Amino acid sequence: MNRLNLQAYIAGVQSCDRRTVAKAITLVESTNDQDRALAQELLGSLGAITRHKNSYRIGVSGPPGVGKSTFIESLSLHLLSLQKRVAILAVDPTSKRSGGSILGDKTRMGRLVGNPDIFIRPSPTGETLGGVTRKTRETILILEAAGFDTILVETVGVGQSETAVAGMVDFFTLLHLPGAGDDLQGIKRGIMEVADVIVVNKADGQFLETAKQAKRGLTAALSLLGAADSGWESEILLVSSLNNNGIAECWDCMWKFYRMMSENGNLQAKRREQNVSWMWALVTDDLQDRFKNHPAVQEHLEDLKMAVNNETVTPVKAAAILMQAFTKNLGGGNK
Ligand SMILES: Nc1nc2c(ncn2[C@@H]2O[C@H](COP(=O)(O)OP(=O)(O)O)[C@@H](O)[C@H]2O)c(=O)[nH]1
Ligand SMILES: [Mg+2]
Repeated sequence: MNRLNLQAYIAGVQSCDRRTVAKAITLVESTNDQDRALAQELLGSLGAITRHKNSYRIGVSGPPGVGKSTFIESLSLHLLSLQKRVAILAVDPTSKRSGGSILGDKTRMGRLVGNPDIFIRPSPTGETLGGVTRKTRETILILEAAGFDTILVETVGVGQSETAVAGMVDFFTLLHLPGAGDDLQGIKRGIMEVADVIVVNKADGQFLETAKQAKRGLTAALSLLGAADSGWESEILLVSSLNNNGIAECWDCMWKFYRMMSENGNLQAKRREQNVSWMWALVTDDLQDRFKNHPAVQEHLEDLKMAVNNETVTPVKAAAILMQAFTKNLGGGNK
């Protein structure tokens, strides 16, 4: 890749030169060892980890077609009217196509394209969830260093991506389709628990009545969960992203959360906790890579997998053999 020098990255990001910001993100997305080293230097120099306390990181999740991109577009237009500077990212580990699914959204988010106070970045492609989320955190830090104060992270509500995103944002928005009152359409309980707001989207036209029913059903379900430890009580809102109805109210709710959690210190505490989890995630990923690539482990791995499969070796025994092979050779052989 066409790499700049550190000073050029720093200057370009700090002055929010869009081309350099994009290049800096490409740098943090790279898996090349030299790029990784430079990316770490860049993040360190930007003071990115510690300095950007005034940003607001918001996750937007929900099933495909619920209206996440439309919601983000409407919300962003509202934020622009409040003089916010907005960055939009996508986390979509399922997207293998070039440019990721948000590229289609880039045209959908047509009213935002070209605005200097908006930055849209598609999901890195062909990545595992771990890879995407690691890069997303670092991308957020670059964008905050470039002066974007509101970061919107769109993620498809499939697999584990939504919990991963919930772990890297201040506020988590769950979008819900209007549906029958007490049918929660298989919303996972765990996701309801991390949602700071549930937006029943498409509350317009023929969907309005069912949207109201959905709200009643969700309210009942939510009341069983009670308030979170932080003291925040999740809200349920009716929104039409298409008609911009309820968008301002939704932002008011998000802003109320931000003020409350900043004032009582819970926002800072949450970010500190997220940083510790982030550290562990990095260590776990790295260890797993090293383990799997270790020659002594590789030597035994296929045979042991087969043996466990044939039930000739117990999983416990197989794991012990692998761990022993790994630790015995830790001094040498390791890359
Ligand atoms: N009626 C109605 N349609 C909507 C609304 N929001 C999104 N849509 C439509 O739902 C479809 C999927 O929207 P999109 O934002 O791409 O969903 P995503 O897959 O969750 O990002 C599009 O055809 C949108 O025009 C809404 O508030 N009301
Ligand atoms: Mg979308």
